[in-house]
Amino acid sequence: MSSKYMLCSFKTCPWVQRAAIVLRAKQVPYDITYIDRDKRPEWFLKVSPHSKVPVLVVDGKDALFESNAIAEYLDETVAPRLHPEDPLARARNRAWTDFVPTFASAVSSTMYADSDEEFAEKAARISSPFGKLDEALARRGNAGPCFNGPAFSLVDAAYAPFLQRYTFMDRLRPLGIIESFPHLAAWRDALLAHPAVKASTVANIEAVWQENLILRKRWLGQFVPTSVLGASAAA
Ligand SMILES: N[C@@H](CCC(=O)N[C@@H](CS)C(=O)NCC(=O)O)C(=O)O
Repeated sequence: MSSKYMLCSFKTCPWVQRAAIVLRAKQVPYDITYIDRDKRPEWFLKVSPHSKVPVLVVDGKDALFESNAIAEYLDETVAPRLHPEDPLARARNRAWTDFVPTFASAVSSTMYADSDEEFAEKAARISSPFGKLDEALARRGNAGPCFNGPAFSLVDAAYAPFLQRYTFMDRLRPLGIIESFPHLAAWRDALLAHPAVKASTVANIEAVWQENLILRKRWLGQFVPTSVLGASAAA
């Protein structure tokens, strides 16, 4: 008998999106519950030791936290396996997945900069993690379009939300960074076009993400067209 899954999220969380991508790639139905960042419910605080999303509730009784643990649990329990079968390849995939927080932090700290100067300073730090990934992709020994070749894997699910956030930011305030990294750019294009990634968020995610910049009073929010206000309510 298949389990029932409920993902607990804030509206634009990339870490929740990572878990949602895994569920979509496995074609597993799930419910999503959005909680208020400023008024986190008691039941959530009891099961999320760091008060963070995602939380995955399995069959209404077991709660898991941390997106990597959730992704690995789903991969161990629900077919098809997304990690590569070969142990060496799997270890390399896990090693690159361990780099996601560094990669994500370079993108997110730029996104949430408070001034023009901070934005430029943080953006200048993106090239280092982008360059490392580009080199890994160049040396991976396959032609893509995913990290391991044609098959979509957990490592793809882990990076896709942050490559998408970079892309949203780049459209708002062109950064001109990814253009120097052709392997990463091609991987980004393939991931953002993948059905599991496209189905992992609300349909108007870019507008909701933009509105969030305004609501959170971020410097980048000044470049968002006012027409997006209300996007979150419509999502
Ligand atoms: N390492 C965690 C990171 C999760 C995370 O940072 N989630 C953010 C939302 S996108 C969060 O809940 N932050 C706590 C807060 O905003 O107070 C994971 O991979 O699940």
